[in-house]
Amino acid sequence: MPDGSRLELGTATASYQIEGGVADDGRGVSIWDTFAARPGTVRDGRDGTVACDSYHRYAEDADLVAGLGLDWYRFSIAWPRVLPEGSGRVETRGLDYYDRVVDALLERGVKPAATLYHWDLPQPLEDAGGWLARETPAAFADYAEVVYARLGDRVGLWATHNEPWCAAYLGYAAGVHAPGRREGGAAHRAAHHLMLGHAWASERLHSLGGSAGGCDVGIVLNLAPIRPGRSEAVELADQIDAVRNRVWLDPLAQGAYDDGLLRVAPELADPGLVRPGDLEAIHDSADWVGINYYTPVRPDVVVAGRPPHPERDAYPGTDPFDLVVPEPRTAIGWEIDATGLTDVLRETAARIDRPLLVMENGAACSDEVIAEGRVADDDRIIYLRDHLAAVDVARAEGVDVRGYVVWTLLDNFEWAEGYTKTFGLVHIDHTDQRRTPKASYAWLAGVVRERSSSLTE
Ligand code: PNW
Repeated sequence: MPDGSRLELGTATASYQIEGGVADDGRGVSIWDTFAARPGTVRDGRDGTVACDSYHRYAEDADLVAGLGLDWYRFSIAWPRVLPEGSGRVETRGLDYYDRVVDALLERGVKPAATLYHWDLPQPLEDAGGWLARETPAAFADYAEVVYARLGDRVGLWATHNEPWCAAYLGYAAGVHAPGRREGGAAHRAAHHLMLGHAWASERLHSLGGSAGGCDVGIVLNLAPIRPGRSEAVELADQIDAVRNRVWLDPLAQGAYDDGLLRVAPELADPGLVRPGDLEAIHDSADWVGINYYTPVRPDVVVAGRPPHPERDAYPGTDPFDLVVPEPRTAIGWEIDATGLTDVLRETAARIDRPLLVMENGAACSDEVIAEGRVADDDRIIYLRDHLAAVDVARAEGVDVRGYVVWTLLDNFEWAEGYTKTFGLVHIDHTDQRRTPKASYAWLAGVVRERSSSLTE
């Protein structure tokens, strides 16, 4: 883990978004293969079959990371590459790939940070109940052990889950992510099992490596500041805060789900779901907390005539509300507000006493003009500059934030948006997979140089 003496910098990707090679070397099917194949789920009807072809071009990608001079590269491991059926038989060729990725990074002086679950659940586990089944967190801990046994000698920073809110609430309540179900109560159940999987995997990794062995295990959450537009929406904001933030942080920090959350999510009081020992296992199971921040959440009381926002479904148990999205916005329609990043860091530090790492922050931009191999993305530069400054503000206030990771290295498969929204520092021509660093890439490399030279002066 970064020691906090300076802010360490990195960039991130996720397996299904960049790898392609979905049929290579015995990889099993994931829920995103299945979901994306269903008509109407992905905006442009495309999927991750080829993506950025990083399964074959990882060395070139490692060169690009090294060219930025960054401390860290955060990548994720595809569970179905390692265990094609989700449990049982190990596919060593899948592990070999991540072995090559890790070595490519280390050879170039970049520290690898691995995420075990960035949403590609093996389909056979989904068929057996997915995150609604208690067998899934148990299988997750076994999978974590297999990966750690292979990479643990070289990877010191481990994230169990990426954004379990998306996996649970976009996957099971809003139905806009895999597995595409629309049952609010199921989302709360999935949330508990995701946390249990985190806890059991964390326990397993610690027992194998221990922090003495340089094994730091955390979880990456897309926490958000909740900003009610009017005083009538304050109570509503508290309900939303429960589903978005407290459902993850409270069991980690206190080993309990609070009363306000239980009113919104009565499922979490079901003794058949939350069994003796579960909350104790989750309590204190993260060495650090990762925060992915893009935009604040602005709920307002429903105003007659305003169309409901689809993301509303992702907050089951709350009163009906509208999500207001003021200008300015990025190309994906998310409000730009860098002060929200300082706020969420400050608020999270008040809720949990752990080092914080910003594990994703970035912007989808539409102004990417390509001329003579140049991609101008000035809006992205401004976005990143302002958010990096917002992290510096939090650090100056004494918040223990140790890292800042840009989402993302490459233009990639942006989930339900397909390839229509691009967050990359590097442009990809999806006809020939040519990689072209954008203006933001050169800008970030400059920031890294400046920050390290100001330390040696
Ligand atoms: C996160 N939403 O996804 C993920 O961790 C990344 O894989 C992704 O590319 C990035 O943010 C940008 O979207 C999200 O609809 C996807 O609220 C959708 C939502 C939130 C996060």
